[in-house]
Amino acid sequence: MMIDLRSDTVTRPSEEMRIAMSRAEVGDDVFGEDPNVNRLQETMAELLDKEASLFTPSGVMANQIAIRCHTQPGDEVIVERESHILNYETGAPALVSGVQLFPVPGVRGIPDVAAIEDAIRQDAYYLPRTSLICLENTHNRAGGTVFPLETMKRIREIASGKQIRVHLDGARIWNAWMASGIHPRSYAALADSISVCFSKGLGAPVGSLVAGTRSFIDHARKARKILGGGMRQAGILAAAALYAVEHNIERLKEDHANARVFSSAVNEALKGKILCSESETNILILDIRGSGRQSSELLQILAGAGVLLTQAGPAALRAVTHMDVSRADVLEAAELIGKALQ
Ligand code: TLP
Repeated sequence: MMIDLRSDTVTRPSEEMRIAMSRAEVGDDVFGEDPNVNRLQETMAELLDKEASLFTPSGVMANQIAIRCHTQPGDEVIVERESHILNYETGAPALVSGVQLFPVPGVRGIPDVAAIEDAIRQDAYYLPRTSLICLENTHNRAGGTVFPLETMKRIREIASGKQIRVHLDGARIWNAWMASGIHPRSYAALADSISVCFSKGLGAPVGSLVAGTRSFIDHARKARKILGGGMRQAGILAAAALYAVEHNIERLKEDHANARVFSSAVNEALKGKILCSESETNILILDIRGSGRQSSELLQILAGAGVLLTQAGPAALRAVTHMDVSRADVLEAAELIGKALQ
């Protein structure tokens, strides 16, 4: 049996979720007639305190729709250097929206506010127009860090003064909520749009969503169709997402506790060889420089020992806790890692 800590995306729908899916009443969502998709979109607009929202097949699509709707080709979008949009979305902003990304440095995924201010272009005919700033909460590559609300407020103020929009990649906003106690609507209030995922820690098989003003969502619906993301009887998936939101948010605290347990167990077992980060949420970064091995090699050794992790760079691995791994599993994983690298 493998202990799969590659991502919280690997979770499988529970029996109860499958029952909710199998009973879902459906309609054709391209005609706007799927009752569960409509219910999900209304529920989420209310939860995030936005005028409207739109169900999408993936988090990447939700982010890319937002970028497309907030920009014109030739514009520039400010992102933090380690952001998902810059690193893991296959260069989509250039392809889908014809924009270029301007990466700014950050600490633990939180962009330097002064660097954002410096990155905003002056108004000149030979310069690109800065039209959007994208932020990420929690931050994936930084190890599940929660975005401080105060920093977000400052960025929002700077952006508003220059007619620049703000998009929040809130794929794991649920984890941020459970770790900080700050409701997603407080983060959403500081952004023109927010994307959220149901298919990560919340355990739904498929599905994300983007929320914003009604006119933004009208525009987003068209962008989703352009990208081939108009789904038909998507209520089966929306029912899973609704189930996930109703039942699986509070339990994320268990994943966070398991991440802390895993981290100290790994650090205890592998003093110096591997240094596991402390996470506020469910993503851990393992610094493997002390092991004298490359991450690809180490991944293979660990897979052989029964633990699956992912690469987070040439000298770093990533472990993610989620609802399909228990406290006992993470302790066993730490022990197996310890033995494999003795
Ligand atoms: N992240 C995946 C991989 O792409 C790395 C993972 O396993 O963590 N925003 C953030 C912050 C994400 O972490 C992800 C997925 C997405 C967007 C994209 O979501 P999907 O995979 O649904 O397109």
